[in-house]
Amino acid sequence: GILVPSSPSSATLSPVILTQDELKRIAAYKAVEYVKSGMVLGLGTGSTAKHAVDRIGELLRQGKLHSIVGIPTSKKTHDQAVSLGIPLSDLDAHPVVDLAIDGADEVDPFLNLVKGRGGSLLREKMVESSCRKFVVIVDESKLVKHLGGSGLAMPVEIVPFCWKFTAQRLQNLFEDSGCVAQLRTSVENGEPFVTDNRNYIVDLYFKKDIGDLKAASDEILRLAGVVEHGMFLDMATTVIVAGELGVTVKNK
Ligand code: ABF
Repeated sequence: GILVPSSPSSATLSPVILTQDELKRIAAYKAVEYVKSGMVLGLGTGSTAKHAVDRIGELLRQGKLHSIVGIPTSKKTHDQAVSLGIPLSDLDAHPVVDLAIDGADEVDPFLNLVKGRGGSLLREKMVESSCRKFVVIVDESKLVKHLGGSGLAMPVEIVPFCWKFTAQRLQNLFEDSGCVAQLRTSVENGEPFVTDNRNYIVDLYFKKDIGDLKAASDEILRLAGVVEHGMFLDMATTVIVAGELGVTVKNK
């Protein structure tokens, strides 16, 4: 584990097992070191990004940051930022974002990502494909060899109109990879999960490697009814990984 003083007054170091949430916070605080006064900032969504937004709010309050403007990637982050007094704007007013900080569900060795298990992939992709620097923050559990190979969901945002038809077409696209397409439902009432943009999400589960990611991305986007998918290819400029042995910064 990471060595920390066992008590504030103690000079001896003892190993401490950090919780996953503490690792997320460590990665988030490290990313906020890239934030400078005057920047237009993309504010991510999820339990890791939440720590970064909290930290930005704290630095503003302490007067250590000023003149920043945040562009939230979800209604939830919007509300969090408002509660922290972070000045907000949007891509209409600020089409170029200096720096975006956000979490991810999977990170491969080339810094390609799966995002969207939290349901905010469309706004995240709009903001994060418009930024100069995109810093991704994760704990080490998110590192994978191949995207979609962990048996976890690869989310696709689709329009609600004839969603079964679109889900079936998505599943057919990846028949060879043993793909199963499942409409995401809300745990509270079993109704379809509705995104901030009033769309649905279909989660794709693969039994086998999906192969060429760029080809998969193009094929998904070519389907009418698809709005966006959760593969973020060649977008991250930096990935900060917090693990039990410390923090690693991977640059593109
Ligand atoms: C967002 O939050 C999403 O794109 C991703 O699905 C999720 C990661 O959440 P967490 O940080 O809570 O694991 O970034």
